[in-house]
Amino acid sequence: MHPRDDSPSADEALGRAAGLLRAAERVAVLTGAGISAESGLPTFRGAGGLWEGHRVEDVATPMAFARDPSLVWRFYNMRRAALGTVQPNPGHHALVRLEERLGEGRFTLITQNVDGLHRAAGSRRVLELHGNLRRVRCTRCPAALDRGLEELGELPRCDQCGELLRPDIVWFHEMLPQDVWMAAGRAVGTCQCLLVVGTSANVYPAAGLVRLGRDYHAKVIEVNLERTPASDHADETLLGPSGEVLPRLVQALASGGR
Ligand code: BJW
Repeated sequence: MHPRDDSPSADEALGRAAGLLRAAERVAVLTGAGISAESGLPTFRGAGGLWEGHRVEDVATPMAFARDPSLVWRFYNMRRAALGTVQPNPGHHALVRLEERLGEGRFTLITQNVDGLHRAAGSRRVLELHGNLRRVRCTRCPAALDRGLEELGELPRCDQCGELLRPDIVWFHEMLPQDVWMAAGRAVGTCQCLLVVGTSANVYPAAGLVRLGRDYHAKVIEVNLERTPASDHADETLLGPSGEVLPRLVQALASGGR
């Protein structure tokens, strides 16, 4: 259990963070697995995290897929099935309210998550850096499509060319989709406030966005259960579950006017 920090200094930090958001013309948000933890999806590196049951090197690399595609598909089919049992939580919904408040052109949500919960909550401007569990693509031809939560079986094949399909996920040793990555860099490089939520800030190049924001003079607010490497670049670190901290932050922003 990670109790919420209810100290007066935590309230002051929340107020200061709301002030940073209020002063920003543009806001970018970078989220990680922690924001979906309160929806019931395990994080990657926490206790009970996916990597404890499955070594990521065994499942989330192109080499693993070449070696044993059935194992990799079993892992992703399990993750796809889990999506059918979860809903966005108050942290996701708070980010929807933040986007609504700022309006078009002033807000970009960059996520490392592949669970689609930001869009399910109603966020509109979402950049998915690491792909999406619902999508598949062919290992040979350009076919790529959203298969929702359909049961795919252990070795699903492409309707177009008959070759093996793979999850449309960015695995280790793979490049991020270039257009999405460029858009994320632009959003971070032009925002005045970067909100970093529920990421261990360990996996690159996504983690490098925090430093990029800092270098381009954005104020950085971090929301996490614990300090991370991003904390060194943060103007405010709000410790606590994002499903509680984010609604309070957005509420504080709203009650401060503008
Ligand atoms: C809460 C909370 C609550 C919990 N409220 N907070 C050595 C070998 C191989 C590669 C590398 C290497 N060294 C460096 C690399 C590069 C590699 C990398 O960065 N590795 C690091 C681990 C060192 N990166 C890559 O390979 C990337 N590509 C690349 O670099 O291309 C160039 C290249 C080309 C050719 C050759 C080599 C390089 C691609 C990275 C893709 C990452 N993909 C994954 C897996 C996807 C598969 C899947 O989902 O099945 O994406 S990795 C995994 O980590 C996933 C996540 O998106 C990503 C980030 O994790 P995240 O979101 O931060 O989660 P956690 O669990 O780490 O943290 C959760 C946080 O939440 C914690 O801080 C908690 O405290 C907090 N929390 N509950 C608030 N309620």
